[in-house]
Amino acid sequence: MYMKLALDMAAKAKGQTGINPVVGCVVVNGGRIAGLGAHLKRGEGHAEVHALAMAGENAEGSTVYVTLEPCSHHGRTPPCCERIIEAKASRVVVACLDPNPLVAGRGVARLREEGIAVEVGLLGEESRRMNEAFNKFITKRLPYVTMKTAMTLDGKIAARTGDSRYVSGPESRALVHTLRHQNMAIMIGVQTAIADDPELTTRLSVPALHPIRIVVDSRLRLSAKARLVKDRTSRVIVLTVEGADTGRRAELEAHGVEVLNCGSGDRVDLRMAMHKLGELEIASILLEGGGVLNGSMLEVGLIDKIILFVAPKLIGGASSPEAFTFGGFEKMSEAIELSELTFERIGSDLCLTGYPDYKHLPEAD
Ligand code: AOF
Ligand code: ZN
Repeated sequence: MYMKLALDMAAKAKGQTGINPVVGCVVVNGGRIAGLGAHLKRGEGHAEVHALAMAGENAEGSTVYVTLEPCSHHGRTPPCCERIIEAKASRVVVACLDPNPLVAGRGVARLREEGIAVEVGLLGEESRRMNEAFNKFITKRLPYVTMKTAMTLDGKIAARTGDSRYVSGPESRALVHTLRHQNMAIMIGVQTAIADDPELTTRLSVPALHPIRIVVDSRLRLSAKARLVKDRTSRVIVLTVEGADTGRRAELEAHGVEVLNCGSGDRVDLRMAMHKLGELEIASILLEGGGVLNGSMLEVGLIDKIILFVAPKLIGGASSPEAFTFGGFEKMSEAIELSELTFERIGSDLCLTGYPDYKHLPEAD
């Protein structure tokens, strides 16, 4: 019950902690909740610090429930372990260890050294899942990519004419804005930017955060008049190649767009792009296609998670844009399979979520 409460608080902060994990903490003493807190913003207090401050003197002899191993290192804030020791808590229940190489078990060891009873693993899977982006970024310095698309039952994302308004229903479309709030950046291909002229901002009925907008554009075809360029809500990053037109580059830069070179070939080197975005501390990306970019990202094993909104419609058309456009494999046994598939009904659509398994691809990361 207490760990669940800590997880619920952490879940609500998803999207607002930048490259930091979401963490919740509940301090319980004598059968009462004495303090609770969550990590809300990078650079500000960790969950334990807020919860212990609320508990005050009641932290002495308490049990601290925390969704992530208390940190043992000096980051932008001091170590939570020392704070827990100073507060004289007698027991700490941790959902999962912190994969940050600076912590990774040291937090638990430090608490035990001081005679504090520590248990690890309660609702650990729930906590890990909540921080899947953090878990990847902190160990690999690469963004966690969640691909989302809305498609018909026959796998199409638009009609033969290109008309795509709308594939999925209003409930699914609202959920997409929650996903935008929860990711640090959103990425599309230039073809989609030209066809749909989207703004790529977060539009929810409550105040929310807007993702950085990333456009993959090898030939710099993005217009400076595009709505996402004109709209200054958040940064715009264009990924291109070294040989791209210098005049086009200068024009986009004059409009506040950051242009990044990703390779010397004809097309953006997507692996290099992920490394560069990681260096810019972009820990999570929502990939919103279209089909060509989705296919290219999938082919090289760069998609970590797939969320498909499947609308109960059939649109047909051999040339209608599809959710994933790529060369494809020769045998069904080579197919990329999704593991841990879950499904949910959203309005009249079906929402499928899974994790692509790239075991047949050569050295995917
Ligand atoms: C905790 N409780 O609530 C969080 C933790 O720069 P800092 O000081 O904010 O440290 C960031 C690191 O601390 C982060 O990478 C992760 O390892 C851990 N986050 N730890 O005990 C919290 N947010
Ligand atoms: Zn901490």
